[in-house]
Amino acid sequence: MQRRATHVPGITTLQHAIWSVPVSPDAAGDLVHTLERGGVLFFPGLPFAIEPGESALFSPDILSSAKNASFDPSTGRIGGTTLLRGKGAPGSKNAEDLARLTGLMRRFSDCARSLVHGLFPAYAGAIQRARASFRPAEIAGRASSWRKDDTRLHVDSFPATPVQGRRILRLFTNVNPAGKPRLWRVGADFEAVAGRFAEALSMPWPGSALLLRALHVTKSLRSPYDALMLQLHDRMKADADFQETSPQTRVDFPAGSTWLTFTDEVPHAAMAGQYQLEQTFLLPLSAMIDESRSPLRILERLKGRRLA
Ligand SMILES: O=C(O)CCC(=O)C(=O)O
Ligand SMILES: [Fe+2]
Repeated sequence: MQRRATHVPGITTLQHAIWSVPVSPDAAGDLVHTLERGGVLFFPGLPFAIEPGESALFSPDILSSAKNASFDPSTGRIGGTTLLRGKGAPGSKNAEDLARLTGLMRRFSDCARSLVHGLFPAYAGAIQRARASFRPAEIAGRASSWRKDDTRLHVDSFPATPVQGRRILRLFTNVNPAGKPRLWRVGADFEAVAGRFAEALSMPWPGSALLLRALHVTKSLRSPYDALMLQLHDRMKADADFQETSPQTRVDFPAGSTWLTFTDEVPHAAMAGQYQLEQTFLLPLSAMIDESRSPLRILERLKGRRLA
């Protein structure tokens, strides 16, 4: 596999054109090192093939929620789409399109898994495949609350599904049929960002994790780590000075390209673009080559206590 650095700091470009190539042990060692240092691995020539018949799915009208349709690879279940309406009527247009969307998402999710397993053999056996999503809405100009506004730089943290310290690795493919790029801003250095906001992050009160789970706000216990990461996500988005003046680079991800990064660590914002597929993976800390670089360990050092 060829490898070369681009001019964009933090972005490593890889000329990898298929989803299922195992890499040599040397190259794999480099890749995992780059990833764990907060790099973005960018595959400009790794498209996801859309099949004839699937183009009907390429419309924001299929969304029942604001942002994306979701797919759970462990159950095969789809969510967030209007196609679920009337699915009980076999042979209906919705039932057919739902089957098409399920097929597309399953294919993509399997491709993503195969790439991640090939690139990171060190994580094999430990990395968990979580949900995938399809994002057919245009981002630029989309209305949302500041907290949900992904055009603001942030690190990812999930309010309803705590990770308890596990890493969030996400893979994205721009599937825009008209060739439009997805425009991101990528920020720098988690340690510096966390340091900037650390003092303002407060420990959750005892008992809050049990209460949130009892109220079904969370699906499992929200660890102090999850509570602090949610606050960090919000503080970053709410701080206009941070948004404007913190170190950041604009990156255009062309249609037909794929990229992946630890989104719990790498500040990012999606500014414009339409039609994207995304697959989330969760990685237990013990599978990292160097877990001292994880957001959990960095926050623990900054706060002087265990958080998960
Ligand atoms: O849709 C994108 O390109 C990324 C949005 C984002 O930041 C997120 O889903 O966490
Ligand atoms: Fe994000």
